[in-house]
Amino acid sequence: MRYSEPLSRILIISGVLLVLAVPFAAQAIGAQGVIEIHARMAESGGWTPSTIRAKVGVPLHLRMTSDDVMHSFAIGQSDTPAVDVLPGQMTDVTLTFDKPGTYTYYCTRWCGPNHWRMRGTIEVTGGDSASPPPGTPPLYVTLNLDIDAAHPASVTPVGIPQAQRGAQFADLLPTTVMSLEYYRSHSPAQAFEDLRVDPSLTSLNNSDLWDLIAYLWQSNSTPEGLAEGQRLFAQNCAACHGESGRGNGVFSVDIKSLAGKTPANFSDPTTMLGAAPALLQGKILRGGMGTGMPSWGPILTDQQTWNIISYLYTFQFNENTAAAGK
Ligand code: HEC
Ligand SMILES: [Cu+2]
Repeated sequence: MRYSEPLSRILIISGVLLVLAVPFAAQAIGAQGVIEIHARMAESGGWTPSTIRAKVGVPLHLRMTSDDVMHSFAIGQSDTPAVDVLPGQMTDVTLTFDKPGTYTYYCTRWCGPNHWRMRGTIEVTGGDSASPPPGTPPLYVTLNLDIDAAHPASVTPVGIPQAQRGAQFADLLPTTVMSLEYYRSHSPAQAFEDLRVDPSLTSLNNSDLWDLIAYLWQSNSTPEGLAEGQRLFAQNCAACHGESGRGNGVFSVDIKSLAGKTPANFSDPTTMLGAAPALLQGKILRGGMGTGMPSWGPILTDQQTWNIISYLYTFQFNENTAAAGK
């Protein structure tokens, strides 16, 4: 037994209640009603079973083990921590859902280039509402963006724009660009074009203006949001896109041979500064359709997606992040 005392934690986040218990504690539950789940690398079948049914408010007992390497079990669109699934060991997890819907569970350990295909669904029915209320469509849909079109920036800076330096010009910013809507629907290059012709900013040279745009982008994020974005990027994206965002993660070569496309390079100003947050949102939610870019819609919450997007821009605008790996 790995734990000397029973470990039990309760987390209630976005409708999922996750109780972790050590194997002997699970004996109290009894073998009855426990669903055994086997994890294998995607090439060998992924999760078995890959569809599970549950009822709102009724605890769902899962007993998990791996048939090959170490995997990890997590539920999408929730902040619940992942649970390791080890070969030769049983891990018990009890989930209670308080809302109906289709939940995606997935592996968070990078077991191979097809790792992200290790996904399954939990269909949760019952509860008060017959069907979950329809959500609002994501911004990229509302804006009717063609997320497959090339989006080169019409203009790029000479060096790395510096938000800290840009802060000194903050008072000059016209209020029209200071809303979350503006930020999410415009690329930094579009913001540059808009601000370059603004009469209140004629005193700034191009380099000053880029610093101001870096500041504007930073002011639409928070340190906590950026920290979460960084954590989620390291967990879900870096294996392909690279820690430094340069498209050179450990699986980038495999992805190229599997899907014919290399992961995007977020340190490239031409593509990144030509992309609005809403466009990046579309790519992330929907995925690359046939390229190796996974669809993250079922996995990430809305806020997590925006936080990752804020973090992606730091490969352009933050001296430390942008310089990493250069
Ligand atoms: C399995 C490899 C893989 C993983 C994991 C992955 N990506 Fe990608 N990503 C790609 C590939 C390949 C492309 C290029 C596809 C294309 O251009 O259609 C891409 C493209 C993108 C783009 C489009 C960039 C642009 O300028 O159009 C964004 C944004 C992106 N990825 C974000 C993410 C984020 C955020 C994550 C993690 C939550 C992630 N990716 C995880 C492989 C991956
Ligand atoms: Cu895995």
